[in-house]
Amino acid sequence: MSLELFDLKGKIALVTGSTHGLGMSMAMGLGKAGATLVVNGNSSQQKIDKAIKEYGREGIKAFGYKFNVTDEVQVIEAIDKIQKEVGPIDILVNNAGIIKRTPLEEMEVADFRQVIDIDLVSPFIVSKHVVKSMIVRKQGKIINICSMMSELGRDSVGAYAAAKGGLKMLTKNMATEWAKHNIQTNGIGPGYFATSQTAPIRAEGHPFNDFIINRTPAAKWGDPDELMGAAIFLASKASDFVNGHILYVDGGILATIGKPSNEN
Ligand code: GCO
Repeated sequence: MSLELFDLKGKIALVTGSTHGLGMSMAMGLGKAGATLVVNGNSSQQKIDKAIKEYGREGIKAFGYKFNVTDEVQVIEAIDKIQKEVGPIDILVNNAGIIKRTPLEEMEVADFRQVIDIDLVSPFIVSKHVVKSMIVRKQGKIINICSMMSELGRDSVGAYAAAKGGLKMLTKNMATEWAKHNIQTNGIGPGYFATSQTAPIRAEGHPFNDFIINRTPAAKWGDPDELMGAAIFLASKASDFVNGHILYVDGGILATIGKPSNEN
């Protein structure tokens, strides 16, 4: 009985930005739990085709769609095509995102706008158009990928923090407006994970690398696969009465004030 709660067989999951990194790890988790995947990226068709092969090697049925999540016309066309060619979307994971590390007083407005557009406005655009058929079918799951920066500030990532803070509240408001349609909207807040996005600050000898290992009670960087469980939980029946919640998967960073670096 209990494991059926996490079974995603027969479900269709769209994960934006799922050709690599955390998006791919979470999508792999949903696929291994039985979901059919709709893989999205916007850089190149080759990258999408390569990802589809990787999912295929894991026995996961996956279909690739290249579209720009910040372009509403492309989003409407893609969702229409997906629902005709694959089927109605049961699970939406708004994962596509970027980061720009620049002190605020030096940041160009265009760069600030681009971070907000991809990390905050695109989850709104994609959700707005996916939720329409979820409302008709009286069921659906939406998962917004937040961050430590939904709660904490950090030098040089001001635009990202503004977007991820906003995404936390957008998640709560989506839950407020759509829960009555049996649609559960929640967020996942990854801590510091070993991905290409964190590679610049995780390099051997980089002060931030040691800082994170010291600042994280689990005393390590997260392994992207350690996000699979949270994604499966928030995409499945197991979370049918969970709404507007941000599940932080961070090795304990938000639970502690941290400790001096010379203290074991
Ligand atoms: C940074 C990192 C973070 C992480 C993650 C933490 O520069 O601080 O890239 O943004 O990627 O979002 O939750």
